[in-house]
Amino acid sequence: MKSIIEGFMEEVKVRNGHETEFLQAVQEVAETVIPYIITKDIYYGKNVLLRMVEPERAITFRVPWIDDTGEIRVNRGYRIQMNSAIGPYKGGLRFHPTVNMSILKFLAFEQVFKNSLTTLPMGGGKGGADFDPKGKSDNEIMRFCQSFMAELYRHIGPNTDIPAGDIGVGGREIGFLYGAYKKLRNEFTGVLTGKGMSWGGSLIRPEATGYGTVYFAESMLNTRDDSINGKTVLVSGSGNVAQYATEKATQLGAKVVTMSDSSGYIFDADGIDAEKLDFVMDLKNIKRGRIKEYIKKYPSAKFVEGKTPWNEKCDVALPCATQNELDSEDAKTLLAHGCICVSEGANMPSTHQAISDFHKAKILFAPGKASNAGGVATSGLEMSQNSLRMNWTREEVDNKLKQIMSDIHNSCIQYGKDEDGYIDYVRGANIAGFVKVADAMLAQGVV
Ligand code: NDP
Ligand code: 2IT
Repeated sequence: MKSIIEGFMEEVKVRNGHETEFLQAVQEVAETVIPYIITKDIYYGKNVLLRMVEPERAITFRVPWIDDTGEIRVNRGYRIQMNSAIGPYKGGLRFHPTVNMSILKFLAFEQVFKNSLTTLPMGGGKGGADFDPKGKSDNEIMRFCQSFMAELYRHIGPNTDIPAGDIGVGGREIGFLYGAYKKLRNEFTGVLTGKGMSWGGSLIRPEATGYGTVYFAESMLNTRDDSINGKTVLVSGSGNVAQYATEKATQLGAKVVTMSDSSGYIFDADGIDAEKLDFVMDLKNIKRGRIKEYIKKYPSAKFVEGKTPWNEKCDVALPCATQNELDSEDAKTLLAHGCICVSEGANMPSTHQAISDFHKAKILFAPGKASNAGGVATSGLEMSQNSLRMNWTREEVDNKLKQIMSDIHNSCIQYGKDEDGYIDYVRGANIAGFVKVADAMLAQGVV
């Protein structure tokens, strides 16, 4: 078995040798899906996984724009259209200086499996640019978004590819991107999700990723007759996902004691309650400040510079910032401090070795492609509302989100339950995600 997986990875490395994040994501899938494939005649020998690791299309393009001083700047834009077997390409746009082909291919690959798990008809894609929104004026952001869309609009559409937000792309950027698309196409369609409420957005979409991550943690804890109520929780990040994970965990009776950004983390032993979270939301979303400003407002909290939150004691950890933010050393510290549950809000925040540490300790561990799927699932619900030309209530969307998260949890159990009863959510999510896409690919022939 080991040699079959190694042989497969060798072949993937020939074409993608320098793309470390992409190889990491593929390795995790290969280790769990190949042992399944070789037991199934319908998949065996069809090179389905090998076809899945090659994007259907990968576009890169020049994004020139003019900054506020009049200087001409150039960034690189991307859209990876990974797999459209079960629906149009769907996935976010990331604006961050670290964006490159490897990062976007890993995200697009994860997205294929995640979207399959949501039960909705969405293929997988991802895009973005190596543009740093930090310190840019609103006008600079607008000009960048307009230039980005001046090329992207040819490749997307409500039945072709429907982008949304990710790191560095929130409501403001989606607005500028949507305005540019509408002007270029002269069409008011559901081509992007995460739109504003007065122009086709869905209630609960901003909250959905964070809420879903906590709903998934709750489902995992329920399998051990436990719940998040009364638990101490570590959250990393302080952006969209982190904010709403904090909100929902607090609403369900947990105490969230940390949030972070790339400069460090804040620790508040009394918990980041609703009022404190309002302050964080205003600080991050409106004032676009840094998390360390929290301690000016709440001096009993501490700020730890240059560190992630994983040294603090907790019952539950919710990594909601970025890839590879939690390594094996962090995992061992969390375990030593009694952590019993990790639900990933970010994409691939735990390293391969950290996941293996969690599995060895038999704690509850959910990979992002299962636990953060609430965001794209609610994007799918936004698309449905756009097609119906209707708006559902907050309660309707939240109930559908809860149902989808529960269905994903059940799929993970279906394919991930070990003989001793332990649920390997990584294997469960990978196989469940694979089966639906593979079946569609086989039905559609070699295309
Ligand atoms: P935001 O841009 O709103 O927030 C990102 C947060 O993560 C910020 O606090 C940011 O800090 C921190 N961060 C980003 N890059 C790094 C880094 N290299 N090192 C340390 N901290 C970092 O993004 P989101 O909240 O939307 O996304 C967070 C994660 O969730 C990502 O992995 C994304 O792919 C994933 N995700 C997002 C979904 C969504 O609907 N938005 C859906 C599913 C997954 P700083 O400001 O200092 O950069
Ligand atoms: O990683 C993700 O699932 C997202 N950034 C959300 C994608 C979407 O299309 O809503």
